[in-house]
Amino acid sequence: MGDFKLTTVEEFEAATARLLETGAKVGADSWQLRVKNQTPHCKFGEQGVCCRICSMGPCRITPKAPRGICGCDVHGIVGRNYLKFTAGGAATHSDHGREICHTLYHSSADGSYKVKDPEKLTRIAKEWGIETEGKDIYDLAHEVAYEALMEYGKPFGYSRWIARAPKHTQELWENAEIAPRAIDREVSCSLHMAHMGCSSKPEALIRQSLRAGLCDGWGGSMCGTEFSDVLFGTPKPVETEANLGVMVAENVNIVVHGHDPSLSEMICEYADDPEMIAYAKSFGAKGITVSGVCCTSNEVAMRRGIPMAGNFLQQENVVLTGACEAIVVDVQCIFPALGPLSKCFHTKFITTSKIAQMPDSEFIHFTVESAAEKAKAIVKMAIENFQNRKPELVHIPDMKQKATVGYSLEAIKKVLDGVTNSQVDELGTTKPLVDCITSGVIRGAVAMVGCNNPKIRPDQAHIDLMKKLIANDIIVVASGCSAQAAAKAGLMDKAAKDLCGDGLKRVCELADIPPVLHMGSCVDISRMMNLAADLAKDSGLNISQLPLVGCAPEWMSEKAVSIGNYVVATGIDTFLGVDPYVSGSTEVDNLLKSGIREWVEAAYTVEKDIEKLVDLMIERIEEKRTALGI
Ligand code: MSK
Repeated sequence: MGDFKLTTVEEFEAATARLLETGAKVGADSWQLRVKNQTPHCKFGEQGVCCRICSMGPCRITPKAPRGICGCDVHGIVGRNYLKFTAGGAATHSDHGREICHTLYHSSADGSYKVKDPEKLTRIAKEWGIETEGKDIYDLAHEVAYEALMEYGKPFGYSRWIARAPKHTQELWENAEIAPRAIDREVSCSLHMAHMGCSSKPEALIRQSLRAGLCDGWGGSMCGTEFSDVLFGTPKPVETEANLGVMVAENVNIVVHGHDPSLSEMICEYADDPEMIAYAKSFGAKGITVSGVCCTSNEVAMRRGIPMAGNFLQQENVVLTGACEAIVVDVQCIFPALGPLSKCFHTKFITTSKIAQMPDSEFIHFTVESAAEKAKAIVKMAIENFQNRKPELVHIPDMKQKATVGYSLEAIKKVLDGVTNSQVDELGTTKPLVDCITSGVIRGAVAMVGCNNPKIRPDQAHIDLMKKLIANDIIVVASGCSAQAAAKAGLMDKAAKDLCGDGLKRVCELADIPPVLHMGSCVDISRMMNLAADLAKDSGLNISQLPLVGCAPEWMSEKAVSIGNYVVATGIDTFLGVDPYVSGSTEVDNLLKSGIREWVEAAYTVEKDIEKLVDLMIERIEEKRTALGI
C-alpha cells in the first residue's frame, strides 16, 4: 500500500479543535457553540407538525389537538411542509441554472465569458432541434441560451431535458402525472398547492413534491450543469488537493465559496495574472493561492484543479486559520456567521450577489457585464489585505490529501472505453461499466451526495459509508460536500484502490481511476441522472432494475430534499441519514418509504444508524442483482 494512509475524522477534529482555540482567543463564535445553544431542537419542527402558513396559528398538532384551526390534520400539515421544503430547493438550484443561462446568453468572443466547449453546445442545440449549420458559435450560444431560459416559463409541454430519460421512465412520469413542466411553473404550483385552503391530501402533496424535484434535476440543475460545461469546459480528470493544508501561509489566500462558477472562474483567471502576482509580491507575499469551499470549490476543482480547502462545516475554519485574506462568496450554503467571524480577523468577507446579501460583509455586486473589472478589484483587495494579517493568529493545519477529480459523464465514458478499447461513437458508452456490473467484477454503484449536518459527526458518515462500499466492490460517484469529504480523507487518491475489494481494485488499476469518482457540485447530480439513463439504455434495463442506489447521509438543505425527490423519482432507491421532518405523519412517511414505489419504482429509506444504513444499501444492491439473475 506504500505510504498511503487515509486522514481520519479524529485528525480532522483535532485540527478543528486547534483552530477553535485561536477563535476563543479573539472572541469568535462558531457553529459548534451555536449547536449547543440550539439543542434540543423543537420536537414539533422535527416531526414537521407545526403549521404557520396563515396567521390564525401557528398550529401545532398533538394528540389533544389533532387538527389545526382550519381543520387540517397532521398528514396535510406534514405533506405541505415537505412540499414547501422541496420547492425551496428546486427554486434555488434552478435559479442558479438560470443565472448560468444568462451568462451564456451574454457570452462573446471578446467578452469575459467565452464558449469553451463548442462541441457540447452544438450537441445540445441538435438535441433540441436547433439549426446549427453555418452558424457563428456565439449566435448559436445565444439562441440555445434563449431557449433554455424559455424552459423556465414556457406555457405548454414538458421539460426538454426529459427526452434524455429512458422511454420507460418517461412513461412512468406521464402515468403518475409527475412529468415536469416549465421549471417556474412547478415551483409556483407547489407554493400554490401548499397555500392555506389548497391541498391537504398527502398523496397530492407528495406527487407534486416529486414533480417539483424533477423540474430541478431534469430541468434547472441540468441547465446549470450543461451550460456551465459549455462556458467553462466539460470536466476531465485533473489532479488537485483537499483539506485546509492547501492554504499557503506565505501567499495571499483567497477562498471562493458558494455555487455559481461565473464568479469563481473570473477570480481564478485574475489570481493567475502575472500583474496580480507581481502586485502580491510587492506586499511581501510569495504568490496567490485560490482555494474553495462547498460547491463553488467543486466547480473550479473539476475544471482547473483549484484545491479544495473544505466542505460545508469547514467554512468557518478557513477564516480561523488567520491566513485568509478574503472569503469571496456567491450564493447558497454561506453561513451569515462569516460576517462577525471575519471581523475577529483581518479577513474580508465579500458578498457578490444580490441573492445572498449579508450583514458585516463588503458587497461588490458581480454581474456578467462587470465580471472582469469586479474580479480584478476583489483580487486586488485581497492582496492589499495581506499586510493586515496578525502573524500570531496564523495557523494552517498541516493536513491535505491528493485527489483526482473531474469525472463528468463524458470523462467516465472515456476512461472506461480506454480500458476495453470498445468500438464506440465519439461520445463513448457506459457499456464497459455495464459489463463490469453484470459480470460481478463491480457489484453495483452508489451515488453519494449532500452536505454536512451537525446532527451527524461531520464527514464520518460519508467516509465510513464509502470505505465499506468500495471494500464490497461497489463503485462510488460523489458530488457536493460528500465529494469533498472523500477528497479530504484521501478516497479520491488513486492509491485508495488498495482499500477496495479485488474486483473494484482491478477496475481502478485498469482505468487508472480512484474508487470514488468526483462528479461535481450539487447541481451536477444531474450528471448522475444522465449516467443512470445511459446505463439503462446501454444495458436494456429499466433504471430501477440497475444495482444502483443514491445516498445522502449528512444532508441538511432544502436543495437536498429536492435532489432526493428527483433521484427517487428517476427510479433510484435513496437512502438518507437525516430525517426529512415527516415522522409526524404516518401517511406521508409511508408514502415516501413505500407508497411512491408504485409510481416511480423506487422509494426512500431513512436510517440514522450509519452502520445499518450502509448494510441496507448493500442489501438493496444485492437484491437487485438477484432479481436480474446476475
Ligand atoms: S454545498 S447544498 S452543503 S452539498 Fe452544494 Fe454542500 Fe449541501 Fe451546500
